[in-house]
Amino acid sequence: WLPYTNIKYYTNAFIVKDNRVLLGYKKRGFGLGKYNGFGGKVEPGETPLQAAIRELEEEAGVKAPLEHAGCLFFLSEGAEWAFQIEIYRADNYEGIVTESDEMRPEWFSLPDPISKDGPINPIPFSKMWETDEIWLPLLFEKRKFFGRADFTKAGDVLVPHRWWYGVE
Ligand code: 6OG
Repeated sequence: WLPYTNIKYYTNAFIVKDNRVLLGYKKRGFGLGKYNGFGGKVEPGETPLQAAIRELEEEAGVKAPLEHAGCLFFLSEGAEWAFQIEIYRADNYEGIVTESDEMRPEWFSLPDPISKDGPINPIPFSKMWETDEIWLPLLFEKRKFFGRADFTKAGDVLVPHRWWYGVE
């Protein structure tokens, strides 16, 4: 599975506002039934930032001044391609959050270190991609991160082997 011959570039964008984060419930295609940020493939001729802004608008109906937050790199056993996902965040947005054919947007509370009871609508990590729990906290803290995960095939389940770091 090494070396890979191709990289497919994707984007993923999160709006973090008033101690909440906007996630989308994926209604179709890759990642069906999971919650994630908004994003998709970088098209030919686009920069990742342009793609991230376009995908956020297509999937959630809003425009946001996205800032680069980090980068994820995934390799999969037996695959000739690797995935590179550029991750973005914004503190603000314009427009009205709107459900699309692909995503049903929903706000979730950020982890609250002060409250004993925990937040009212906590981030549904069990219904997200396995590695999100590692780097989403870094995104909230505005610490840049880079993560790599190598997926091996175990039956139909993909098992991540991962090492990550946050950059100050
Ligand atoms: P479409 O094919 O629907 O775009 N994506 C991942 N996101 C996270 N958080 N973890 C992963 O780990 C992911 N793999 C793919 C990138 C697919 C969307 O799914 C994201 C895109 O935003 C495996 O256009």
